[in-house]
Amino acid sequence: MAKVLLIYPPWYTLLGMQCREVPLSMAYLAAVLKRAGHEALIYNADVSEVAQVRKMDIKLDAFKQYQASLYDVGGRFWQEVGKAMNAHHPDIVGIHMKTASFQSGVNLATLVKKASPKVPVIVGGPHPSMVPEDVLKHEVFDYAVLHEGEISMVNLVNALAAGRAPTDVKGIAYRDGSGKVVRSPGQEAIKDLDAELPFPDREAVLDKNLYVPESYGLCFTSRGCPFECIYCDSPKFWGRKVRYRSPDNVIAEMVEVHGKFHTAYFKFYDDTWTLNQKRGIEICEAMIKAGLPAKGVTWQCTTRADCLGDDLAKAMKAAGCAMVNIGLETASDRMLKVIKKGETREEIEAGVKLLQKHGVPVNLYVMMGLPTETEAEVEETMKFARDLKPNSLIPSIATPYPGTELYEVAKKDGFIQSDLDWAEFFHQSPKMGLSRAIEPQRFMRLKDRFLNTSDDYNTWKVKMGMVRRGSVLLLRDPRTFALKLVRKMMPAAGPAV
Ligand code: B12
Ligand code: SF4
Repeated sequence: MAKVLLIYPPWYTLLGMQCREVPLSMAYLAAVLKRAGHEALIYNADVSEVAQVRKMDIKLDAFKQYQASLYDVGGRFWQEVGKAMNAHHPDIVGIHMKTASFQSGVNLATLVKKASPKVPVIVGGPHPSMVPEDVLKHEVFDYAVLHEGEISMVNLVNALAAGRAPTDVKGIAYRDGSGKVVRSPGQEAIKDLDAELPFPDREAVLDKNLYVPESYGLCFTSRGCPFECIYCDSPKFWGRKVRYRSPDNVIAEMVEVHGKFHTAYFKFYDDTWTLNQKRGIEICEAMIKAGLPAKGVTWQCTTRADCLGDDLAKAMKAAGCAMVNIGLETASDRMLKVIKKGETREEIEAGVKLLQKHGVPVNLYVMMGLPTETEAEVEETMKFARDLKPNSLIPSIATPYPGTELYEVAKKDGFIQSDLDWAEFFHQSPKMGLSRAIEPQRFMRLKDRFLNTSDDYNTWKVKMGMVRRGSVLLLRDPRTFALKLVRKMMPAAGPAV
């Protein structure tokens, strides 16, 4: 038996933000480790009392502050992590890592090794899965688990706990005796998600006082995406063959989470929740049958506009769907082809309007800085996105994550240099953007305008919505109005991006 401390690295906190969500990666790993007889605790270093600001401030000053906090290893964020290590004395540490949190992961592993040099440090998640050789150059990491982590992590921890060299464990990478990074044979994907996976162990999180009921509402009901958008690493990570959980299994998890944590808002983080529309309708019907909407449970999901139909949108509304996140990315049909989105702007417009017709609110993802994109195309995206009247805009600057086709484009383009800093790789970073058709200084100004336009639009939408709903409620029911106002002033669980 081993005591495993799973650490979700700080990232939003370094930007001065809060993300009060229980990460599914850690909760799934905790569940399978416990099932295998180990002890598992989740230390979420990205939920903190220190950070208070909710809006993502991407101005240059905030970026400099982020870098300063990241590299100030004696600073307050890192001291907190050091304290957690000393408090729990784990036998094994597991660290989650996205590209943006690479440096954060290195800092954490360094602290772990400083506190307990013999404790093996295992890293997993999107970044090490794509570039394990690069990650394992850092000797503070002992093993990388590649792609889907549950089976490999349990096998690796079993081996380490038994004092065995994990040479027979599939789906991992490590340094051999000569220091060379080797990959073991790939681990087969879990075939039957219902039968082989327990529900995520959300109770394994430490510092429960930092969470609110909706922090526990993240849910993943399918793995994989059949599309091939060039900026996205999901199909490379999970594969293009989609594996689904059954509607009954999904509802059982929702009922359990609602019962245990009083969670009344769920976020389905599947890549394309409505890929199989028949299944989408079945889940909605099962939610109604289980009485979830009647108990005030609402939810959001992410999908593509071309994976929606009238019956499905109607069912979603009836089942309490409160938001659908849709990727428009760009309003230019030429750019939609460049990014291999596999959709036209008309199709996206139709999907958004269909949801709006059924009264389902829509968040729209928009992107700029794509290869060959012109200023006129960026302007077109801003205008078209606003004209679609979504409930909010979620802007991104094109970022070439390793493993994506965009990364290969960026390599050819000279954007990826040997001195690159992975901490700069995120969607609001002033360092991102791959359009060479726009002169650099102009590009910086356009980028600011793109981000500000979305911010202004969102602020305006929120104010308008509050005024509209507030005046109706105030007239009808002043007491509920006052209660809602107080609740609104309390911080929400997580950011959009
Ligand atoms: C939900 C989500 C979010 C939520 C996270 C909420 C939360 N607290 O968990 C929000 C919206 C806040 C978010 C933010 C960001 N996200 Co995000 N997000 C996702 C999404 C849609 C699902 C993640 C998820 O929960 N999956 C389900 C779990 C079970 O899978 P998993 O996390 O991958 O974990 C499995 C394996 O990776 C592995 N594993 C993971 N960690 C570890 C650790 C160890 C030790 C081991 C052994 C194994 C292991 O085992 C797990 C079980 O199989 C993915 C896309 C996707 N389909 O996965 C993008 C994704 C992970 N996000 C991405 C990005 C870029 C970001 C941002 C940087 C965006 C930005 N602002 O620029 C930020 C970074 C935030 C941060 N703190 O680092 C990219 C990452 C690409 C990359 N190379 O880094 C992805 C892949 C999207 C994409 N398609 O490109 N995100
Ligand atoms: S952006 Fe969405 S649809 Fe495109 S490949 Fe990624 S997950 Fe699939």
